[in-house]
Amino acid sequence: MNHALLLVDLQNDFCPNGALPVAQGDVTIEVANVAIAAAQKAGMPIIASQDWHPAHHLSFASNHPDAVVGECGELAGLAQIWWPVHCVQGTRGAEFHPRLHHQAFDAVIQKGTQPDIDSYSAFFDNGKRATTALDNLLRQRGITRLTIMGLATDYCVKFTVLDALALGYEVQIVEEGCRGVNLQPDDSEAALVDMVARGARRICLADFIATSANDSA
Ligand code: VGL
Ligand code: ZN
Repeated sequence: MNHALLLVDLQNDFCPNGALPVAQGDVTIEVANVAIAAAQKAGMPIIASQDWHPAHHLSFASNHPDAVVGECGELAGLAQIWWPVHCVQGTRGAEFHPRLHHQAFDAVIQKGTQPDIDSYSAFFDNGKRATTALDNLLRQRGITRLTIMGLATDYCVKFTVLDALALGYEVQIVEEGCRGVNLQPDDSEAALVDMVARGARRICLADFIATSANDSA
């Protein structure tokens, strides 16, 4: 099996009532559960990323004297959007959504653990200074194709997909399994257009179910 399912940041804080809520973020959970079932049936590895910040993470507006949530500043020499406190290690907000079938995960990749740099991608921090375990784990398992979905389309899904493409993976995105922050109303659509321009394919859940069934044949 050279194909894995990668679920990005399906955590309470990105769902309605969470600290950094994404509109309809919770709608992705049922989509992910159907994809998980199809992946299990096909014998496909299921990997999840988890935004996992220390309380003093410097992407949080509240950890700076003058930073305003949603505005842009600078962190680690990079442009940084200031976020509300979210996905703090060990809190309920950082847990996977309670309806998500997380027992099925073969591996969880935690990111954003270094306080002085943000990490949208599940592969690298935003400065590409440190890597997570993800690329090695996929290579060790001989995985060359990724189906990716999750939260948020315009941040962690986008950067994970772009890095996966740059690393040479074949990538498909399950569109209804993604929702975005949309600081600007069309950010998510623009992110999808970017991902496709770099070589990703937009698919729907039914396509994934069909292709995963072929993979196991
Ligand atoms: C995310 C903003 C800050 C995401 C994580 O998962 O898309 N966005 N931290
Ligand atoms: Zn974060």
